[in-house]
Amino acid sequence: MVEIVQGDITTLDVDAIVNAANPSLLGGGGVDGAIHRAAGPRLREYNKTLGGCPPGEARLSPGFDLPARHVISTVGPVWHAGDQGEAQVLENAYRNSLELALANGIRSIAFPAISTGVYGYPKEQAARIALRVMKEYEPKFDRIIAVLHSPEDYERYRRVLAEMDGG
Ligand code: AR6
Repeated sequence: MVEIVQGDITTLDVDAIVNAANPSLLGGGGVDGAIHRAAGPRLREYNKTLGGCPPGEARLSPGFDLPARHVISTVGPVWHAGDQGEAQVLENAYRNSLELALANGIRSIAFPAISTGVYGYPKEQAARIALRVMKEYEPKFDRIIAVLHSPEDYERYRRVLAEMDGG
């Protein structure tokens, strides 16, 4: 089962937390800022060696000061009008994060709601894509967790997942 929890992704003791990063991988606001603060400055130093990340791709770093063992940084699409391939890029961000996790023996992974903050992706549409891909990969992991920061986002994910499960 895909788990849905409300809270701060930086507190989770899992093999990997996913960061909604920007293509520099060197930090920013939102969940990216929270993860860099909690991981400590070594994450930024490490990420300088990665040479960035295009939208839809994913990169692996150690978790440093986080309880999580790894950070998987991915870059979601900036929402324009939905006619510039945003949905495919968002799906790729989830899919490539999960594939990178599998390739590195990661068994438990937590995702924020990629692109739904600063990047402006409509939340309901993003939730459908996120949960569809997570459900597809769920048999390959011990835990896949969607972490929502606000109660409203948490309730939205619960409802969308229930609808997808036919409830
Ligand atoms: N734990 C879980 N979710 C969180 C946390 C947290 N600690 N903090 C915020 N969120 P955003 P984006 C939620 O803006 O839209 C950065 O500057 C937040 O409520 O962090 O992909 C990057 O460097 C929202 O639902 O990411 C990029 O430039 C979700 O995380 C840009 O923002 C994503 O919001 C990426 O924008």
